[in-house]
Amino acid sequence: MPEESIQHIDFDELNKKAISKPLVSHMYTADPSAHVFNGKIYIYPSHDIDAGEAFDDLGSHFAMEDYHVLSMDTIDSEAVDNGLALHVNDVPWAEQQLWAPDAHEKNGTYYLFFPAKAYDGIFKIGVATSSSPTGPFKAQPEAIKGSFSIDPAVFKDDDGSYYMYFGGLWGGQLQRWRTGKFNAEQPDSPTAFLPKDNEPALLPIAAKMSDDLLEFDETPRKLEIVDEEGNLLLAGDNDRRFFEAAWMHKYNGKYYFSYSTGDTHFICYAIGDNPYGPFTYKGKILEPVVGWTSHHSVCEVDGKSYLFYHDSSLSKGVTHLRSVKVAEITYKEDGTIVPLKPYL
Ligand code: FUB
Repeated sequence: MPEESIQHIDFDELNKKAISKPLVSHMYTADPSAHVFNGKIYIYPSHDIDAGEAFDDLGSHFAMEDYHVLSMDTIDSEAVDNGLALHVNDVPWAEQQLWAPDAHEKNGTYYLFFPAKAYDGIFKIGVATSSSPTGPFKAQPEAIKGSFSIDPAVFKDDDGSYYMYFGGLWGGQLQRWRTGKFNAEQPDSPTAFLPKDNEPALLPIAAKMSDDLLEFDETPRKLEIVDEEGNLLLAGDNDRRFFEAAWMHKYNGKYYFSYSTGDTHFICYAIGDNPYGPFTYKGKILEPVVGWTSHHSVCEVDGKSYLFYHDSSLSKGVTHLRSVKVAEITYKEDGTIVPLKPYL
């Protein structure tokens, strides 16, 4: 929901109409990446704070410093905050802005994947490991070689391969990587270096992970998102083109790539036949929530599918103070997802 329309909202009324409540209310959490490990639900969110930074379209006010992992015994139980899992001060290469993370498990080790701005002002993606799904996590000394931009999501395929999906426009800097190298030219504006409206939209990025999950096993590649005619979505197709918040899940043998459209505030998805696509745009999963950003994950728990998402209703519309929520999603027979309205 765009910022300018929030000031007219009666939040008491809105919260009565919300399809779900914040999973925790003692702190602000966002960008939830949910997984089931050993039968228990773990949620890896951003930990929102008000660091006093001025609002801008590069997201400087999203000045998060650490991560806490939430866990739930069942989908209906109380979410537990497991305390500090990783702080930016303990990440040698990172200076600031711990944005949307994800996690995965391999051979009893848990891997936290996270974006942060390095000391040169460029977003990179790092890894930290732990013997526990809730941490504390120990960061690798360097970011992943060849990583850039934001919002890593790591997907394990049925053959045991792991892939990272990432990328984000504006403050996420993806538009500065169009040539494969970081473009450090001025102006430092969120919309400089974007394609024109009638050109193909910027594409999300994927890379297969190395066996130890600490590096990429290949040069990151672009994922094509096309319309029903097989044409790449255009940069001016703001209601459908990729902006940030990549997620991958599988349903009935198909690969569902979902993402946020950013400035139009939808969570959308596109379906493909393999982890690299191409992916054909299929529709929306979530209508706009309160707050500028929308970010999600899809996780199967006990045979049902759930959308973990966030909104800014608890903070009465403060866009960088968000709360993680969960709601069930359903599929139609043709494999399309029934879109959710966050407020009835
Ligand atoms: O939480 C900071 C940023 O906001 C995330 O990285 C984006 O996906 C958006 O949710």
